[in-house]
Amino acid sequence: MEKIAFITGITGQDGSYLSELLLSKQEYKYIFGIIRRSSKFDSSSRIDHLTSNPRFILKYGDVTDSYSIINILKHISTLKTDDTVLEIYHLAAQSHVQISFEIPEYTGQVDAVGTLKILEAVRICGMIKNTRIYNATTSELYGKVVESPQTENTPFYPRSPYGVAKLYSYWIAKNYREAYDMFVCNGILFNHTSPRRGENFILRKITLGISKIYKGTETKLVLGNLDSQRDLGHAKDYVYGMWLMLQQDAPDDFVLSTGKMYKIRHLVEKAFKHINIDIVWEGSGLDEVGVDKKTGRVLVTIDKKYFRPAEVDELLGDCTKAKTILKWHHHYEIDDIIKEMMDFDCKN
Ligand code: NAP
Ligand code: G4F
Repeated sequence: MEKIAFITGITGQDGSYLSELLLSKQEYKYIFGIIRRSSKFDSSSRIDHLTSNPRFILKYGDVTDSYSIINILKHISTLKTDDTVLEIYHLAAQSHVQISFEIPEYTGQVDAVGTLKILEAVRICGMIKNTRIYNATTSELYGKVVESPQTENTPFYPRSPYGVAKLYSYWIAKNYREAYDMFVCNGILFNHTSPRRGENFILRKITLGISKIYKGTETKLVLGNLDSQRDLGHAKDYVYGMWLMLQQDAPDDFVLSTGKMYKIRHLVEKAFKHINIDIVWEGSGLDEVGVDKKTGRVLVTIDKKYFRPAEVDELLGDCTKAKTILKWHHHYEIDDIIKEMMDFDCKN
């Protein structure tokens, strides 16, 4: 069966791994993606190695600009037959939770209304038939969790402008599924990371910071809340789950998670072990420090600027539904992920 894919957020962590996955499958005639204009050319560094492939096509676009989406869909419609399946992976987002408190309106326009624009563009272009849409929602929907672990049936309680915007995105996708019989799946994905993770998300900040301490270019790591807990997987496992959702006979919503959660302080300890440093914690609150057990050198300090106005204390997923229906399971454990990221950051 011939397929065409269209990825929003193609320059991001998940977009890059998903592009590699789809290019490895010959049934995808083309993989389209939108990139945003940037004042520097390096904003596409995660996918630069793919751009020489003639099946990989990038266009300028923005999910806040309906015309750019409609134009791409119109272009795609000229390349497909009635039987070609179009898979849209809607990954574009202002994806940083803390930053969403600083740019709440913009976050709403991209993460909430952006999803509506994708769904409406498909509808008004008359492309509902044979189009399947993956919508990137998040475990941040659970926010101040009302039960643990969280499943597809756990009530939502978002704790940030990002979480609230994704709540709209989740419901508008479900509404279009019910109202217009669209094939739309919400992926409720727990944190996933990799060496391609943005540098201001926690585990990448930790591995990059430690690699700089190792190389002697930085002296310490400055962090926020060490006691929140996250269920962390590898992005490669998670993009495979996105793909599986669109290969089912009927659209549905799925949690993807590892079922294990770790405190941020334990991630710090695990990552430092890769450069043979044992961290011990001294003091409390904003005065807490992480000290090299052997030398007594202070390597981790706390700054209140990294604390959020409202925190999500813990997230732990139960992905039994994805295991049963999609036959999805994660391959990477936390120690594999930290090793890959530490090796990558220490080398580069
Ligand atoms: P990411 O690395 O931050 O990538 C975000 C992508 O969205 C980038 O390609 C970015 O483009 C693009 N983008 C942002 N605003 C846009 C706009 N207005 N128009 C078009 N593109 C725009 O995020 P990720 O980790 O790959 O996550 C992918 C999706 O999954 C996001 O929707 C995120 O919210 C969601 N999610 C992520 C996780 C996770 O742990 N990684 C978990 C649950 C859900 P630029 O490169 O130009 O900035
Ligand atoms: O790495 P984070 O910024 O990720 P967060 O907030 O969990 O969000 C990520 O996962 C979501 C899925 O659950 C995605 F939807 C979302 O797009 C994003 O990918 O922070 C993780 C935890 C937080 O509790 C934060 O308070 O780490 C804590 N933290 C402590 N110090 C820090 C820092 N987070 C960051 N970014 N930087 C710090 O210095």
